[in-house]
Amino acid sequence: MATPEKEKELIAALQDAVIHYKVADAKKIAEEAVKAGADAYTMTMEGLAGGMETVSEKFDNHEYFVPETLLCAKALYSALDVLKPHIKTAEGQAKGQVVLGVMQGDVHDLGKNLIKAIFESAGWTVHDLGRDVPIQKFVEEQLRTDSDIVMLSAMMTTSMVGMKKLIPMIKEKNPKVQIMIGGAPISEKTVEEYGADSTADNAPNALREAMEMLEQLRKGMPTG
Ligand code: B12
Repeated sequence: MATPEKEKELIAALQDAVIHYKVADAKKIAEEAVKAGADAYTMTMEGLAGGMETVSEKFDNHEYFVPETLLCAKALYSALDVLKPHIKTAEGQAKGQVVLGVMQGDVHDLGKNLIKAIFESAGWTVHDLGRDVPIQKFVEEQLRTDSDIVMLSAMMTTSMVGMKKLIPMIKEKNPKVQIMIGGAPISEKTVEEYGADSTADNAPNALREAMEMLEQLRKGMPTG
């Protein structure tokens, strides 16, 4: 077990490695964190996702452009690869199946991949369709896998609109399926407008929400 001081130090080092796109360092710090017995979940959410928050600000302020941001993503992934097998969340709770993917036209998959890591570590089966996914694929994958929940991610206002067409297509084939949508441009208003069932602003909240949905589904009760 790492001391709280050590965890704080490792979180700051991971954030720094992501923000300053130190790809090799990010991996090394993640390995050090695992060796020190630091909590991999905290390292991922506070260190990696926390660092990415600063990157987002830099991108939004035109301090960083696409090349720097891509390197930051590379640093995040190199550390996530090391931490992922050590993430432990919500053991013993309900575990379901989800179809997960990023909407057509959108290549932003960092958020989607964090969701995948958190859900898999909680014992869920994730059918990951990747990014830039044609809408028909979501419908087909839900039917093929009989998944409880479909999770749609969009980071751009131009890609989120595809959800409006897709959600009724999924519900028509299987009205019981729950649909969760998320990503920067998504709000509660979007959920209502598009006929989805819920949203969440980050991966841990998405898992909490999915567990509640699953519980309701298994009780045979309507959610939302
Ligand atoms: C990283 C990034 C990139 C990287 C993506 C790398 C990758 N592999 O993902 C690169 C450099 C490739 C990129 C490219 C582009 N980008 Co960009 N990018 C970003 C940036 C800076 C950060 C996004 C991010 O990764 N955040 C960190 C992750 C961890 O957070 P997250 O994605 O929000 O995910 C969390 C939650 O949202 C939630 N969540 C996410 N999905 C889901 C799904 C469900 C179901 C649920 C419940 C929750 C949930 O949980 C996640 C984890 O906690 C944002 C800025 C911003 N403010 O968001 C712009 C941003 C999204 N990009 C933008 C743009 C415009 C582009 C480009 C067009 C730029 C260009 N000139 O080429 C291209 C588009 C390419 C394309 N066709 O998709 C705009 C979109 C604007 C808009 N109105 O739509 C933004 C908002 C920047 C801006 N302010 O202009 N980008």
